[in-house]
Amino acid sequence: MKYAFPDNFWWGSASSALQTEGAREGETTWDYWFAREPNRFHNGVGPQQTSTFYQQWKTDIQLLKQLNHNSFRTSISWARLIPDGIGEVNPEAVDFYNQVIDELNEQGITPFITLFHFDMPMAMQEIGGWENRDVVDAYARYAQICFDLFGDRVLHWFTFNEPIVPVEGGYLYDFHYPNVVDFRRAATVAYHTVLAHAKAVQAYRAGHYAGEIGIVLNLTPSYPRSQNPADVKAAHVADLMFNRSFLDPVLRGEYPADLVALLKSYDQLPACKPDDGFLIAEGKIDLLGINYYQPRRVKCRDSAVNPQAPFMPEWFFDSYEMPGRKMNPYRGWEIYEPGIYDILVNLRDNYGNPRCFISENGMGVENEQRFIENGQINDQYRIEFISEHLAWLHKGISEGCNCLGYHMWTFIDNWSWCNAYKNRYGFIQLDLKTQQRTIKKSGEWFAATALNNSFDRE
Ligand code: BGP
Repeated sequence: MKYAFPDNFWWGSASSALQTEGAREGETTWDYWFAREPNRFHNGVGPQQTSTFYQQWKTDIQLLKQLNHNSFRTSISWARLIPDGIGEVNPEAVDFYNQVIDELNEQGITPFITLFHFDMPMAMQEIGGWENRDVVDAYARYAQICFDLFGDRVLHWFTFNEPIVPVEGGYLYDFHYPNVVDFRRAATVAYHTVLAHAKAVQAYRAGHYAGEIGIVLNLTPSYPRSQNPADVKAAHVADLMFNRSFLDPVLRGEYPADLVALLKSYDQLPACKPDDGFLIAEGKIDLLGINYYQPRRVKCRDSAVNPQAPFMPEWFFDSYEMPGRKMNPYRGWEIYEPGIYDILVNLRDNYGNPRCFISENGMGVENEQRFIENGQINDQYRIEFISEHLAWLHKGISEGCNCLGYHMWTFIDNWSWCNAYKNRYGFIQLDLKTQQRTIKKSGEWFAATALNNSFDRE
């Protein structure tokens, strides 16, 4: 069967500043944490070891072109642009991002730019990070500076990438700095992130810039083990906490009432100011980026909560290991392709069918060298992964979902938060020592699919 996509469908991939660019003047929480706890990072490889996009951007943009990308998302590094987060703008960073943006446009690749992709300037973390409202203001200033500098040539902006992840990693489950386990602080961080997002949207609207503004959320559809009311309720709470805590404010301009009521009953609500509600209402977006990697399967808890234990989302559900689920064993994530369709249908039916696109989807695999044939990684598994997801995406579009494109994570194998180079995701293989880049089979497959705006499959 032939799967054809709408005209002007966005074909591309995503990356981020910290994961690709290499060293910079302004320190981030990642540099700081790595210097103190290198053991937290796979093989002790830190964020300085990258595919050196800061030097090789021109070559890399040629490669993007070779892969027939018509669009590409990366982020601006707040710490590169404004090393202390709030003070002087670094003119070298301005030159760098100008060159990248101009070259992308010249090559016919539409730049999609994220403002915050997990890379908090250390100077901002030192004053409390997202727990401090001054950091919200510093971020709003940073966003305004970016719009003023680049807004004439960047027409697709994203305030945050996966804002729930720094909440989970930094304040609940200890996989990002500052390694806190405290729900109330996590809720404050999430809340202030939504305020920061809304301030950026407000500034963008006030400046009448030429393009559109959105956010990138990792949506994990929550599936209950069974239709038993207790399982269904468990899935509902997981959905409220991990999806709707950001999805509702950015699409509906307000939080779900039952999420607020739940947190209130456990005294976990962040401190609010009287005008916050108006601000949040102004944070409604033009375009939603959806990162989809895995579903979330849950069941009701079998045991009572220890009332002395720290309050956690898991007070309301347990994760459920569905028998026979298909796994990506390297990352430990379930692969469930229909999830992409379920997300789109939910957006269509419950959120007014917003303009959206798949901003990340991907498969990290360990030791891909074992698949080299004639000098090239033959990653047939990745081609299967993409085509199966695209088939479900296609079904969603044919049923009226407003999905405008598909970006893969990622372009060139890159540094991944704590996993460093353990799992490789790229269309292009990176030799970290020589910096040599070699297109994988999946890169060729994607280039053909993008060129034809379609692919064939049995
Ligand atoms: C997303 C992030 C990316 C990227 C990707 C792969 O959550 O937006 O930055 O890292 O996941 O995940 P990981 O690198 O953790 O394997």
